[in-house]
Amino acid sequence: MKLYDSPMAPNPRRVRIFLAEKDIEVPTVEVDIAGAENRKSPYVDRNPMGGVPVLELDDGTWLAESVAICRYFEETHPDPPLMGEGAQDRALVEMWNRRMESEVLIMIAQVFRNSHEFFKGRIPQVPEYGEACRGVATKRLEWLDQELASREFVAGDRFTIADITALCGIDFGRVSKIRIAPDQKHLARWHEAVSGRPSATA
Ligand SMILES: N[C@@H](CCC(=O)N[C@@H](CS)C(=O)NCC(=O)O)C(=O)O
Repeated sequence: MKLYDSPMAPNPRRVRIFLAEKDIEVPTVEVDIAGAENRKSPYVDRNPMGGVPVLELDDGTWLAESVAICRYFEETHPDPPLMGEGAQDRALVEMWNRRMESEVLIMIAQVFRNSHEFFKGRIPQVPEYGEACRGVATKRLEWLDQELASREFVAGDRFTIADITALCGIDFGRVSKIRIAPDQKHLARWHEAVSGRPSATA
């Protein structure tokens, strides 16, 4: 088994934190995103979407999509549970994880993808779209701050994959100057707590 990884990018970090929380060690292969290795053969022959991370299983299967990779490890190493327990809890964790992905991480990533030099010439950039995403991301952090006024973690009273997705998205906001605002005390309290977990450095 191998994890195709990249140290700077938010999606591979989601998987590394998930693995660290479960105390699972998987050998990694660093993919040179800056050199567009993930956009060329042989990488795209196995993962036509070109995204990193990918988990290569022992039978040669390539499993892409961070949440699918996490799902694989949740099934093979159920403790500690990071994707909920029982029908209702699993559905709630999925609801919050999807929200953290589509409303926070992807919005923040789209600011970077549409405005940063790094992606110039690699993808068709639409800076106005990036700025619209910045506006959405800013609003979503305000919303998340209010949600965290009444509970410890994103999906309830214990750490889950939804916290990992939110942490990786918010930390990636630094490169685009998207930050937790000084008055967002609940979000800051949560961020300090999840950043202090040993897994956050994975
Ligand atoms: N939906 C995919 C997204 C994967 C993705 O976009 N990864 C980024 C790194 S965070 C990437 O490969 N960026 C380089 C590129 O798009 O060329 C997932 O959840 O894993």
